[in-house]
Amino acid sequence: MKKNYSRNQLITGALGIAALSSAFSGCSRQADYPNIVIIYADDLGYGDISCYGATSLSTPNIDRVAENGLLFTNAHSTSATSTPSRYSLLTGEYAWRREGTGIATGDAPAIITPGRTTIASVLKNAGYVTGVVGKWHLGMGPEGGADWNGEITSGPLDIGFDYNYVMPATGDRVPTVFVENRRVVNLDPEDPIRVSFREPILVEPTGRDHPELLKMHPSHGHDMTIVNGISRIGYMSGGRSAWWTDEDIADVITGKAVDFIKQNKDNRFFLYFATNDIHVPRVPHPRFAGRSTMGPRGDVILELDWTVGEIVKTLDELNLSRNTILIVTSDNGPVVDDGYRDDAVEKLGDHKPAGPLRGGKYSAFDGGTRIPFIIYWPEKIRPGTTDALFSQIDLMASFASLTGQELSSGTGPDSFNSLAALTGKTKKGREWLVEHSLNGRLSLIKDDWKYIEPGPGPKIASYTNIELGNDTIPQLYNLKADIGEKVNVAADNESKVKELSTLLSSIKEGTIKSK
Ligand code: NG6
Ligand code: CA
Repeated sequence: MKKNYSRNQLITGALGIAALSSAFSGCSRQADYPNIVIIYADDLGYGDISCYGATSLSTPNIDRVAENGLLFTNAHSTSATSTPSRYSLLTGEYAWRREGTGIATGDAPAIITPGRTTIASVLKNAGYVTGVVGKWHLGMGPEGGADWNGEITSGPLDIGFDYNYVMPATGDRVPTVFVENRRVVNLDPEDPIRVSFREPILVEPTGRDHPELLKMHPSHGHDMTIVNGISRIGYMSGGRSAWWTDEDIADVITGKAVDFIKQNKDNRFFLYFATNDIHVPRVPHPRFAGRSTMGPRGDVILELDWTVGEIVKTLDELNLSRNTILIVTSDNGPVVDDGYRDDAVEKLGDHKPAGPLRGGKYSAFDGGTRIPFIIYWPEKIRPGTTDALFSQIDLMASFASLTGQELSSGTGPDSFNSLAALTGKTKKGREWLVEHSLNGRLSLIKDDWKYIEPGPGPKIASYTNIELGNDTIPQLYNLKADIGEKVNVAADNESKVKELSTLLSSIKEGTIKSK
């Protein structure tokens, strides 16, 4: 098939080749670059898997990756919710620098502008085939939203991915369909999709009006259009043949991720595989239902573990494991009741989703953003544990460096080349990093200290029962002595508070680049 390349694509392609040949002039080292697979779990907490200390369940596949890889005890997503963490991961820019990067609705237009340099375009430039499978949650389509019934422009394909098979937003938001490249999968043109987050489309029953139709009930919100017996956020009609079945999501997207790897076994590839597990609604496949003692929340952790096992198995079978970087991590911290009555609270038992950390998803405390992070690359990374301070935002600059490229000025402005820490060559990580909570509160971690800026806001999120970390006074914690952020020592360390608040202001203003 003849491809039509735009002028820009041709220029980018030419630059990519120039970058490669200048990095490795005279020898064909291209083949040495590893494949890269990021498994980006959703809402998986620091204490949710056995290699991070969970004892109420066992995650043997993830544990095996950890045993043979490098486990980070001090790695962070940039934000305590999904959209901003994903934005930062892909663009190398803190989401709080940009308006409109909060939790996206299902009809949000593309949040990352077409043509923008991303981790995917950087790797594409280095000769990788790039794919994204699973949860997108970064908006799609131009201003006004995507054309779900036609060609979906302004999507992953426009920011560096060669292939996408994605859920547009989240499991609990409409539209409940998969998008493959530019089209909704299995859409019947006779039954067009309509989506609205503003006004009701009352073609399909809602959870609010028809609770008798529900197999899983909301505890909060989530009472709009019913799909597969579960009411969602947002309204949708039509597109019935395209609706997903929650029980099958893990199988479908794991299958697509495996296919992508198989199809590209002879290429160098980058796969960003963002799982639906363990986000709400937690609806495991029947083979995982009831397998944990913790109800659906535990069951979907086991399903996630299975997913990781399938990816590892595929890499092994294709003989690709040795030279593939596999990362397993999460977009934000854990939540128990996130809006559905799914027994998560009742069956939690002794399990501590955030381990020793305070707070969870949404929170300015470390439970919001300190996440599991395991990297496995048998050829280059020695197994072990590291307490290096690391941020997911650094993957962009680190992978640019890995592939012999320099980010142009203004690209990935908050991404720092942390390749040495990432590959375990040093245990010295970043000097500082910024965390971002639901209501915009920023925290700064530097050395052993964590400073949370003062400001208004509720202390506890009502229904999730999570401590948000808001306070009208400055907070300072010594994370080494007090990982659970129990004792605010700001009053006794005024000069430290001053130092960190000044540094945070400079970072906000952009006068200090990442270090
Ligand atoms: C909240 C939802 C929650 C979840 C979250 C986004 C309600 C009551 N709560 O508004 O269920 O969808 O948004 O989660 O609607 S995230 O992991 O994608 O950021
Ligand atoms: Ca999330």
